[in-house]
Parts: sequence; structure tokens; C-alpha cells
Amino acid sequence: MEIGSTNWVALFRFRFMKILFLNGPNLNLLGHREPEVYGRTTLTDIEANVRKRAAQLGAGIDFRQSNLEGELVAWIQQAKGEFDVIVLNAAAYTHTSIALRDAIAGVGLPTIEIHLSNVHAREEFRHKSLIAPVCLGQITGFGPNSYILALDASINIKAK
Ligand code: DHK
Repeated sequence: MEIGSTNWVALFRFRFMKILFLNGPNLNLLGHREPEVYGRTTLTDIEANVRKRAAQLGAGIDFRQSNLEGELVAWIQQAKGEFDVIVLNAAAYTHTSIALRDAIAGVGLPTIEIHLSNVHAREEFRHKSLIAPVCLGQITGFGPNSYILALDASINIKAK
């Protein structure tokens, strides 16, 4: 249906891109935890910045943290049909979790792996990411800005 130059059907179908930000274990301690590595910015501050940028870009976001592997798996599974992209800082589970990797592969949503620190410049056990092969890409080492870079990257992902 077109009235004047407005395509109302297209407008009705249009919905904002929705991005799910997931944070793994110990990220609730940001701001106090090893500040020489992770800085002084809290996860609440990061969320506020992400929400501000998302509003500018016209994207909807949900921002969650869990210390439990199973809860992260459940959230990835539930994201299907509700979110367009997952941005995942799996924290230590990055290096250990086959369960998270299988959830990402099983759900098939575009997923971006992020880290505050440059994991490749740290201990050897952090160089290996079990989730990287099933993610679109990795953003690592930009501190809180890793989240903003991932948000910008998400916006540019074309729906498959
Ligand atoms: C956070 C963690 O908690 C570590 O286990 C990862 C990641 C790196 C980060 O830099 O955001 O190795």
C-alpha cells in the first residue's frame, strides 16, 4: 500500500536491529578487578556507553552478564528470532568452552567475539579461542571501546 510516497507495508515490516551483548565470568568485577589489565571502567559504565551509541544508531540492545556457562548457553539459544546479532565477551570461557562454541554454531546467529584486553599479547593460554572459528570476527584490545566497535560492526552486518 502506497499513500503519497510512503510505503506503509515496508514501514510496518521494518524493525530496529536488535543486538544482544553477553558478558561472561568476572566481568561484573570490572573497575576493581586487575585495573592495570582491564582499566577502571565498570560494566555499568560500558553498558551506558553502548546504550548511548545504540540510541544514536537506532539499534535496540540487551546487555547481560553471567558467571555461569549454562546461563550464557541458554541466552544464546533464546536469542534466535529475537536478536539479529550477538556480541559476546565470553571472558575466560573463550578459552575453555566447547558448550558456548556449539551454542553459537547451533543457533547460527552472527556473533562477534570481543575482549577488553589484547588476548594475543597476554599469557599463552589466552591466545586460543574456542569460539573464534564460529564467530564472524574478533575485536580484542581496545578496552571499553571494543564494545562500541562491535556495535558499529553489528550495524553493518547484512541480514543473511
Ligand atoms: C576477559 C577475561 O576475563 C579473560 O578471561 C579473557 C577478557 C580476556 C577480556 O579481555 O575482556 O582472557
